[in-house]
Amino acid sequence: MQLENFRISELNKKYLAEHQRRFEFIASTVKDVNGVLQKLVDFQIAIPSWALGTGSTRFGRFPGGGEPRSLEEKITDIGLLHKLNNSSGAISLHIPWDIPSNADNIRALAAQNGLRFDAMNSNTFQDQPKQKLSYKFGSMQHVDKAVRKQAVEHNIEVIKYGVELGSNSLTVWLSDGSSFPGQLNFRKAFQNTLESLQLVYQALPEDWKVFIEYKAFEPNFYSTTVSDWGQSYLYAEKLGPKAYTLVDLGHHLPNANIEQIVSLLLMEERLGGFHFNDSKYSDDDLTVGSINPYQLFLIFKELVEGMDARRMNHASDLGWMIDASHNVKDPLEDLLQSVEAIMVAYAQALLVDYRSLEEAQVDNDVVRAQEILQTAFRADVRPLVAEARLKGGGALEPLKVFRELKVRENLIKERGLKAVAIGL
Ligand code: LRH
Ligand code: MN
Repeated sequence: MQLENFRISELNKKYLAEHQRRFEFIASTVKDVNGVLQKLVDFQIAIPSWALGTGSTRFGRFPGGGEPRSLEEKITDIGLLHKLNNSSGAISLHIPWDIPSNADNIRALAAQNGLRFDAMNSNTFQDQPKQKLSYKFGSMQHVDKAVRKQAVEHNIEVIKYGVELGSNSLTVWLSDGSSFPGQLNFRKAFQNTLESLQLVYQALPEDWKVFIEYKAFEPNFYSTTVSDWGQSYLYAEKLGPKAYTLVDLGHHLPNANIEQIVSLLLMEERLGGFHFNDSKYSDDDLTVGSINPYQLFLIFKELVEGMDARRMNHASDLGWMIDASHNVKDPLEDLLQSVEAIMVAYAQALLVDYRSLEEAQVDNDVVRAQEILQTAFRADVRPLVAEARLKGGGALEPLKVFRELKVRENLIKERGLKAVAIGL
C-alpha cells in the first residue's frame, strides 16, 4: 500500500491549528528548542522484521490478517510506518527468517522506502529443517565441538548477508543454558561460548560491531549462559573493542535497576544498543512505555547525560531497536505506539535541567533532585515530537491517520485474511 506525502499533509490540515497552539506553549518553555527538534528529527529507531505479524504464546495465536508474506512486504510495511512518523528509518533482520532472495533488490527496495539495515540477528535457538546438528542442548556452549562450529558458521553467514545489505552490526542472543541443576558445567559453558564468539569476532569486518544480548531466563529455566549485564560485559571485555552489550528491557529479573546498568555500561564504553519493549512480569515484549513509562524516561535520562558526558552522537553512536511481540494489538499500530513512547521519553530526557540536577546532588537535596526530574517527565512533550515529524514530512497524528486511511483493511484486501508473517 503506497502512501504519498501530499496525502499526509492533506490529513494534517485538521490537526494543524491545535498542534500550533500546543507547540507554541511547550516551545516557550524549552531552551534551544531548535536543537531539541533537530535531535528528534535525527533520532531513528529500527523496526524488527520479526514483529510485523501477530505474535503468539504457547497457548495460542490470533492473527489479524493482511500480514506481510515476504521480506519485500515487511520492508514496505516499515516504509509505511516511516512515512507516518519519520522516526522508523531502519529495519533489523533476523536470519534465517528474512534471508534476502536478491540482496541488491532488497537493498534498493529499502532505500526507496527510506530505510537502512540496522543490526543483523542470528538464530541458534531453533533447529532449521535441513540443519545437521540440533541446538537442543545449546549452540556455542555445546559440549560437542561440531555443534559449536555449526553455530559459528551460521553467525558468519549472517554477517555475509549483512555486508551485502549495508548493515554494520551483528546481534547475538544465545538461548543457551540449562533447565536443571547438574545439567551443565558453567565454567566450560562460558569458555566454549567465549571460544565460539571469538571465532565470530574474528570474522567481523573492520567497521562492524557485535552486540552480546543477555537474558535472565527462558527458554532455559535454571541457568542462562549469557544471563545478565555482568556476564555480557565479561564476554565483551574478553572479545575486544568491537564487542558491546545489548540491553533488551524485558531481559532482567524483577525490579532490576535498568537505568543504573545503562549508566555504568555507557561509562565503560561497552553499551552497544537496545531492544526496547515493556513488561510487567518477565520477557512480555509489550508495547514500549505501556507499563512503566517512568522507567523508560529514567533510562533516557541516563543515556542523554552519559552520552553528552562522552560527547557522543545521540542518533548514530548506539543501536536503537524495538523488540516486541503483538498478541492482541494490530502489529503496525503497536509499533507506532512504541516509536511514539521512545520519542516522548527521549524528548523528556532532553528537557531535564542537568546543571540544576548536579547542584541538587552536590547539596544532597533529594527533594529538589526529584522535582527537577519530574518537571521534565510531567511536561507534555508530544507537540515537540509532532513538530519534529512535521518537519520531516510525517503525520501530526500517525495512529489516527493509519486508521483514517484504513491501512489494515487495505492490506487485508491486498494480502488476504490468512496472510501470516514469518517470525515469532
Ligand atoms: C530473545 C529476543 C532476541 C531475539 C528474539 C526475537 O528473547 O529478545 O532479541 O532474537 O527475542
Ligand atoms: Mn531482544
